Amino acid sequence: MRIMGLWRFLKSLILVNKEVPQTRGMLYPRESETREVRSLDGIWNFVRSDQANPTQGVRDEWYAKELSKSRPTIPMPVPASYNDITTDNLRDHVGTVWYDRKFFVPRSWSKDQRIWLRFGSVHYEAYVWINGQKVVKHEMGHLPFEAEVTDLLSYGAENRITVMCDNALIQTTVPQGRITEVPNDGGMTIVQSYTFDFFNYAGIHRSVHLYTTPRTFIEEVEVTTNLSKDATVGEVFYSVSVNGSAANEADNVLQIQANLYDKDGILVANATSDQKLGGKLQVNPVKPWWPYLMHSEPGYLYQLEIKLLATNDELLDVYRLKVGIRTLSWNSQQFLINGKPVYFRGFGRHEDSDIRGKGLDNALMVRDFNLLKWIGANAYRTSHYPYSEESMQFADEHGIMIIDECPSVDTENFSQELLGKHKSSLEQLIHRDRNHPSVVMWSIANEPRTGSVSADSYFELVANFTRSLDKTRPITAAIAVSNTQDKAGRSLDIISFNRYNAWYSNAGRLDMITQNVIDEAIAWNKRYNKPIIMSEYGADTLEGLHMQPAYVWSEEFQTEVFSRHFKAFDELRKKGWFIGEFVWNFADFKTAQSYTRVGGNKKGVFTRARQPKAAAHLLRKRYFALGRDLDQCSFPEDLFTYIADLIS
Ligand code: GCB
Repeated sequence: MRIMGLWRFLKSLILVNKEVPQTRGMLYPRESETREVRSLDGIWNFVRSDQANPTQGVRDEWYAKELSKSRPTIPMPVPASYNDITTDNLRDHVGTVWYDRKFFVPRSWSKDQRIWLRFGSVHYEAYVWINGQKVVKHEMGHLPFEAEVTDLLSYGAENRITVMCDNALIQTTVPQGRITEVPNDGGMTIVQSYTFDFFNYAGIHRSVHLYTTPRTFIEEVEVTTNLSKDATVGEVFYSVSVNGSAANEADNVLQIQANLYDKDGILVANATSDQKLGGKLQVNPVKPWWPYLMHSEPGYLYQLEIKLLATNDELLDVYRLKVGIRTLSWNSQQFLINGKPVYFRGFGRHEDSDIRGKGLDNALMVRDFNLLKWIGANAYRTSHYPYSEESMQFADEHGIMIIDECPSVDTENFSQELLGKHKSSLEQLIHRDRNHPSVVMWSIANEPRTGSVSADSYFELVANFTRSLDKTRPITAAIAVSNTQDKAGRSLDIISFNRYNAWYSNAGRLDMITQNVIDEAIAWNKRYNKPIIMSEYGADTLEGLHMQPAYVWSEEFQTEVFSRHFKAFDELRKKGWFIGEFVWNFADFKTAQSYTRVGGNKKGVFTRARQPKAAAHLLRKRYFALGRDLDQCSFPEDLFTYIADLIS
């Protein structure tokens, strides 16, 4: 028995590095003279399956006809989480739900082009049919997927799209969860549980598009950039993949014409390349991409126009994307952008709001960026999953640096199957986000149980895999185990740690924050000799609750907790290797029900309705003070409220 046990234990440590399928295509859908884009967003029809019979719809082929012919449907907005839309308990549904809608495809689309169906994201697993024919299956929330549907559509006619979405999280999904059957008052019921601290919202979370491409088209564009030492000359390296029959004809030498335009639409560089379908553009003088408050013109973007030409110069396809020219570098002490050391001042966040849950909402996104800029933040981490493509574009435009996190949160039980999915989530994420100048770091996990022996090789494999896909950005993970137990840090470039002094440990003890934070950061640095970030700290705070002296949950307490951390951060900044502070959280957000959560997690600096708590005003003063001290930014006029004329 003991030998069997040991064998099983050792087997769990031997993780094999298996190939992960490579994502293809998936350029963000954009119109051009060769492409059209149509949105399928709107009100869809919706059915929830019987929890005890989640595969019934597949067996009974609900996709073969309109959903309403199989079950009564209700209206459901897309994009949105479905959980908070109805007045019954759809919120806690576990398992599959179904969506369908009809849409028209114009006759003109039948001519010599290809049609693609693209989902910005569906959480967690999606199965898609067009006119009853299976099109695509995709596993993993928060990431896009697409499929060609050219031969499945009826042109000049009505079509039907059906989607089955499964929100079940188990030990081999990313993130992990558990499904159990437990007794209730009426018999047995299925319960989804998970240890991560945000609500498992589900549904068609981001936009659904149909778009056209020519028969032979630009399938991929990959861009990297460089700057001369004195930052006066910029280089843009581009590489293009082409898909389509013309690409395979031996006598057809395709060419890429690349044109780079500045913000005013003036052509600043161009090049034509053949065979390799890639090349280099030089910009002199260049305007580098800088983070917000690090430069008077942050987030400077050029437009890269990629034209695919046939031998006879015939224009086959055009795709345009925004490009920011910048360099990143790091060592054991610092993280630098364009050669200048960065001090991150930002947030952990969530895609979360009232009613729409995790559904894409442009009004919310713009409000959030306005608040980020108002408060003087220069960065956030996409805790704990990839955020919308639209928000990544917005971050590029506004100079907000992103630590881009994959959906691995609270990972435990490190199995071979999980490793494959975890790597796949990073592969899909990097494929999607590699061209964004705002993305400055990859986070390969949040609070994994890195104290366990198997975490060691697991995270080495995940980190090396991430590096093999992108060498231009450093890798981090937000770690919560103690520095003495951790086994993942050696595989990272930058160490991020989450800690809740005076909250989860020594609750209420404001006098036990500053020294603990200093000591812990020093210990992490000593252990790994790498730059250190405090990636989470904070305290739940009920808006409007005031108590003097400060008491847990009050606005005074959150303000004091922040202030005690600021003191520690300033001590640590003097050491040279402490490179950032991230408050948990930007805004209040919904969680699973628990007696520690009053309507959700209330550690937001802003309420869920995006209004500031008292601590937001303090944080704003700190972030701008850091901006002025480190990056010579100016103060907004309303930063300090007039109190008295102290000179006279
Ligand atoms: C953490 C987690 C985050 C939680 C937070 C909290 O360490 O990373 O997801 O929401 O603590 O407030 O408990």
